[in-house]
Amino acid sequence: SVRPEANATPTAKPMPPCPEMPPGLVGRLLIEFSSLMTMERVQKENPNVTQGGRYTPPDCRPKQKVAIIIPFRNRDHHLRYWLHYLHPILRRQKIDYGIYIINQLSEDTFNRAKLLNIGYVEALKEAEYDCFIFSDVDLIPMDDRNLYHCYDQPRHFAIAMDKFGFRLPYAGYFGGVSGLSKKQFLKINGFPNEYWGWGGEDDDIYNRITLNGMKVSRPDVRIGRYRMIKHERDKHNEPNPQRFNKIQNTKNTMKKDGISSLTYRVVQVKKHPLYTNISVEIGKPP
Ligand code: UDH
Ligand code: NGS
Repeated sequence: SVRPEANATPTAKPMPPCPEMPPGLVGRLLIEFSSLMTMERVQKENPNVTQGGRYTPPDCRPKQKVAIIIPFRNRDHHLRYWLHYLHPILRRQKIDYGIYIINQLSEDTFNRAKLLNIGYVEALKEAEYDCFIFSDVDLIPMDDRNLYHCYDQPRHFAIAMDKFGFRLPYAGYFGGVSGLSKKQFLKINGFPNEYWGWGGEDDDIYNRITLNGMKVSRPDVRIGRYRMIKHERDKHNEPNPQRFNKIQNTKNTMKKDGISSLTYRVVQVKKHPLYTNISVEIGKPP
């Protein structure tokens, strides 16, 4: 016989909350960049990722919704490796996530932190994210116990990179891969928009965090290990000679320069099978 509620709106399956340390994690990983990587291969490896690079664990309820933001220009080769390694790791970690590539159009000077601010705003137009992880495209975690979600304090993930001998290069280093909750991000007025070219923007973000009474949280040094894909310096991302002065002034600049002053133009949003590509015009240095 037909139960009376058979035609009613299906109620959500009673699912357990996702575990703090998912049992399917494998720990230390072998990461290499010599095998041939095509997007077709990476797509075949990740059939459960949905259009635009979204994924939700099928068997548990995640506490957070995580947007992963990647500043980008002309690094397709790195992106294929990043997607190849990260999608399976994030799946094992039981993360509810979306991948956003923020692609700087035009040949003008690169601006990493401004692209990250744009990623924050654009990701929130797509879903109610409560955690934002900002990752360089060339950094791959070597241990899946380095969980890509947000913490009580702003998180620095990439603390032990191969190029630094698997140690923190200096106590205030906040580069490479970091993560802030929405609340933490807004508390520091987001990231600076005025660092054009290479260097210093991550130090400015570190200053914003400490000046606002927060402290950086980090994984164990044995777990926060990363491999960086080796590359030459990109064109139009020369070291910024103003960076040393600018990081002395964070206390004064952070109130006006940040998410509150962000301007840009979205030219295209394109959903690929494994990521969302947002191409933007961000202007150039004054
Ligand atoms: N990025 C791009 N395209 C660019 C510049 C930067 O996508 O043209 C992004 C990318 O996500 C990259 C991140 O910004 O991982 C950080 O930039 P970076 O990789 O240039 O910074 P990094 O400190 O390298 O890793 C600086 C140049 C090192 C030269 C070493 C020569 N042996
Ligand atoms: C510092 C830079 C940071 C940079 C870090 C690591 O000196 O932006 O080196 O650089 N700060 C300034 O220049 C003020 S790395 O060795 O990865 O090229 O992230």
